[in-house]
Amino acid sequence: MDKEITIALTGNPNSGKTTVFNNLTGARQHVGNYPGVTVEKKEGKLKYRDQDINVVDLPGTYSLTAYSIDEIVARDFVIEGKPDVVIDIVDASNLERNLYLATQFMELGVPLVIALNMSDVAKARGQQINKQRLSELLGVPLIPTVANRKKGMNELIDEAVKVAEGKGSLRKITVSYGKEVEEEILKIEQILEKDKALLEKYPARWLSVKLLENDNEVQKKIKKSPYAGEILAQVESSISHLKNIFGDDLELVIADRRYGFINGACHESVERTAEERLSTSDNIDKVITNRILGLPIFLALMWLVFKTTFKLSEAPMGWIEKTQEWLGATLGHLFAEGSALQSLVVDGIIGGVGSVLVFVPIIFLLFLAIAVLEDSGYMARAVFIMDRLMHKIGLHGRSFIPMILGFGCNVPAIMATRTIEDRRNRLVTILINPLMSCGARLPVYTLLAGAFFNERIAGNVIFSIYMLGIVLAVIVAKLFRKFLFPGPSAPFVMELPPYRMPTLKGLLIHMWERGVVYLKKAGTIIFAGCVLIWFLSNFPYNPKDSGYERLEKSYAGRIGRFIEPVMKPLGFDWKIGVGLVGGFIAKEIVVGTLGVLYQVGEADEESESLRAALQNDKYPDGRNVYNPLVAYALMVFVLIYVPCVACIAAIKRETNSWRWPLFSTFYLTALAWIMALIVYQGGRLLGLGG
Ligand code: BGO
Repeated sequence: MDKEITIALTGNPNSGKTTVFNNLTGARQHVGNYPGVTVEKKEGKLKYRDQDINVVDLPGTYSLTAYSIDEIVARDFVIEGKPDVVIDIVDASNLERNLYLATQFMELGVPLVIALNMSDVAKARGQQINKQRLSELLGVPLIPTVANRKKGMNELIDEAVKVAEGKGSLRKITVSYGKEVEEEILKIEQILEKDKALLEKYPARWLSVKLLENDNEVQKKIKKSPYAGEILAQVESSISHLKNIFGDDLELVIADRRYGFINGACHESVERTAEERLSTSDNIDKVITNRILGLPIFLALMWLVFKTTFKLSEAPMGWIEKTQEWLGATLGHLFAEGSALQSLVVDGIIGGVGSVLVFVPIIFLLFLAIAVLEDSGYMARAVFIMDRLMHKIGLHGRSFIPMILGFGCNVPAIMATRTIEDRRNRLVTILINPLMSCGARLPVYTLLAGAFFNERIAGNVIFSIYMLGIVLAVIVAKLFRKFLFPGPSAPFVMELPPYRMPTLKGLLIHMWERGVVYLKKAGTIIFAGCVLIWFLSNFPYNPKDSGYERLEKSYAGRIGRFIEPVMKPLGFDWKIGVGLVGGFIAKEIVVGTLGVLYQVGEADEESESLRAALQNDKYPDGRNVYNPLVAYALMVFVLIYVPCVACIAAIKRETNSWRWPLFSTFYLTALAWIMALIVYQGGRLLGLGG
């Protein structure tokens, strides 16, 4: 005969736990005390299909914090008594509140079965629970029961025995506490790993969360560890770091996350058919996540975000440009006129890095706006609203935030894919992200649209490029999901935390964290890239050459000529080729390189002289190099071709392999070439472009 199985029964008070206990064990019960405390311990026996089972009725609790002796007893029994399985009796008519306890058992990593008790009451109240969906989202088997009518008891025991014997097949899922808290959990876990004896008893993640929650009992246990000093020092620094971001109520933030997780899971699996009392958050959600209104509200908000971001950043962008000009002029005087050194400092370094810095206001403001949406709880709803649409392309709602961030800068956007747990979804999201047209590509569009399209339609032309990026991302995602990463994606909960008023400090920290990635890119890769491009376009150096002659003979010029045959079918001449080579370092550099090529000195996207130079550039046979069709094909090419170096580095870091950065470089460049070819040759066939 098999060894006796111990089942621990747990649940909120009044969930029907005693009724289940009595149903299972009948008269075979005895009452004792938990060791050392006056809390009653009820145990009972039963035999189920030749299997001896011992059922322990834990004290009814709402949570597993260390606030009451009942809670401590319950959790100590689960951790130290090591039952083979825990059955959590949940009042289905009060699901969200009751599942709070379940999330904590999930975190403890104990084998768990949930009894959806009071299913009759839930049904009478008009709630329809999609048990299979909820079970998938929580990663825990769910058995509906009506304990006072002894319904579902056999199924419950059946499932519990299965799980106790290790035959349960569901995934291990834990609540995600958000980026900042997760980072601190990881730091504490890394130190806890050193104490192997401790981790044999307690899961590292659970200990870390409890320590962040300031749990006295867990602190006492840690004090006995030989690594206590190191662990507690890290906990202290983590708590102070997190309080700095979230304010004093860190425990509330953690609890909010658990409720957010539950709220999200219930939103996807419970349908309410009757009138119910709703909390404020629920009331707001009724409008915001409404099937019909949700999407228009979301689109209107996004429009507002982009409009205000671009409007507000105009003035600071101007200041940065003025400072850059002033710096170039002032420092330029320190060097001999026309010398290589002067050119390096003024054109290479100040011009190149300045062209990146000018986007700092727009990118920081965009990230600030996104932080407001995230911290207030709206972004979680946006994920929900977009989820249905994202599923159509084989992705999940969570892929959506990285895509929005991509319009600022693809580097922090690719880093933001870390919240996507499903590996295949995450890879696809990373691979399509460069198709979201980042801020750096805008000046190229502005220059070309301004030069070759009249003012009335220039804005629409640029908008069409952004839309093309989105449409291509959708198609590519669908294809990748189908052919490269087939198979359904694992379901998981989209948290719906309650709405909150964001704190200024939290907003600034979140904006800074993403923005600083862009600043680092300007300071390192782009700085080096500008010097490299300057070198390639000025050497071999001959002071007697004019700027144009020098560039033509330079290494960059030779590269441009070398790739000209490939570029010709797209309508591009060798100078455009040189500009595109520069854009590989960073797309911002394309305009600057064209400025050098056309010898207009300080060039930016608003530069009239550069626009005129492009309009008047002719082939030896007198044909114009540019026309609206070439300009549009070039915009399409710039939108799609190789992600910049910083973006490639981010893909390498996030996928931990060279395979994906190489793959995206190749596929994007090939796609860019094909799309530009279609635009240019198609346009010519239609008689466009003159
Ligand atoms: C009384 N459905 C319904 N409708 N009721 C249930 C179910 C169910 O699935 N399961 C349990 N109950 P406990 P805790 C009662 O006692 O097991 C009822 O605290 C009454 N008593 O019958 O005690 C159950 O151990 C007089 O109801 O919960 C019990 O977790 C009138 O839920 C109550 C009506 O169950 C609590 C009910 C004198």
